[in-house]
Amino acid sequence: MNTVRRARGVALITAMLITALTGSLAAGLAWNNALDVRRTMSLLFHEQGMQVALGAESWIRNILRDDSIDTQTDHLGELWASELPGLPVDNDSVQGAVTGKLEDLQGRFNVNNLIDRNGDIDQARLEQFQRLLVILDIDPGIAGLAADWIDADQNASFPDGAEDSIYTSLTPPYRTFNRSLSNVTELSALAGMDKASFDRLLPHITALPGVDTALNVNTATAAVLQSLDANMDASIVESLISQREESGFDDIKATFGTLVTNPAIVLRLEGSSRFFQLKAVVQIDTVRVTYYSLLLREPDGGPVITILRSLGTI
Ligand SMILES: [Ca+2]
Ligand SMILES: [Ca+2]
Repeated sequence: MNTVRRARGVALITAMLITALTGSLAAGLAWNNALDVRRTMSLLFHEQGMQVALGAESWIRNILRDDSIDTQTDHLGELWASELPGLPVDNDSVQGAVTGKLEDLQGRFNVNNLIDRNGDIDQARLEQFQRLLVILDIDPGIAGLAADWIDADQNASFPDGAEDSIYTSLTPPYRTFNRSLSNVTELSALAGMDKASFDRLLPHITALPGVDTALNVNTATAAVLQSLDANMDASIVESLISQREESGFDDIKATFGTLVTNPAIVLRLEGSSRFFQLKAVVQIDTVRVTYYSLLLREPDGGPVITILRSLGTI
């Protein structure tokens, strides 16, 4: 009798174990399946976001090309300079939105201009960069460090310079780039550059390809305008910004010839631009794509070419 009861007990426990095991296996399979579906959806949404961003870029390139046919100058009152309002992305399978903003990079200080056509440090631009740093409450010694970072040699400038001998002694060690920058964020690696200073500086600087690019005073930031000469102050800049508000400066050489004492700086002030940066943010379901592209516009209705694309950060 006892043997029969024991056998029944074992059978019951075995049945319960099998039920628990089957239940846990089924739950595991369902969980993995849900994760796989979510992962696939995220990849799909990301790819759709990329396609929308590329579409926005293509549209912006057309606007820029049309602008160069219609006008010879570029200023902040033009169509390209207005922020793209949030546009819905809506079809049967995809819901989301896209926003965008185009910035004229020639309204910023091009750090690659610190080095002239001969590969030497351009003194006028170096002093301008020092002034820009002071205006933004950043150590002006960063200008000399930036010039050494970009120039080809290993001779540290005096008094503010640093080459490999400084950077290789840091932990972790690294080396100077010693060539033109393709991405301005590289300057965050300079000795003594902290994040707060770099965040303040970033909206006013760029790293453009080619040598000796001009500054577009119609779109230049207030700090960059003030950096043009030691005698510029905030009230002069305010008056300049109100002068250009409607349609840019009427006569750049006349306006700045009296305000800027260094003729080498005046010579490279212009009212039009070739380099622009698009930032497009696409939200598809729970996936967000932040897309940057550097655009080069050839003059007089020529093509607008994408020369650099990046995701998440410039
Ligand atoms: Ca224009
Ligand atoms: Ca160097």
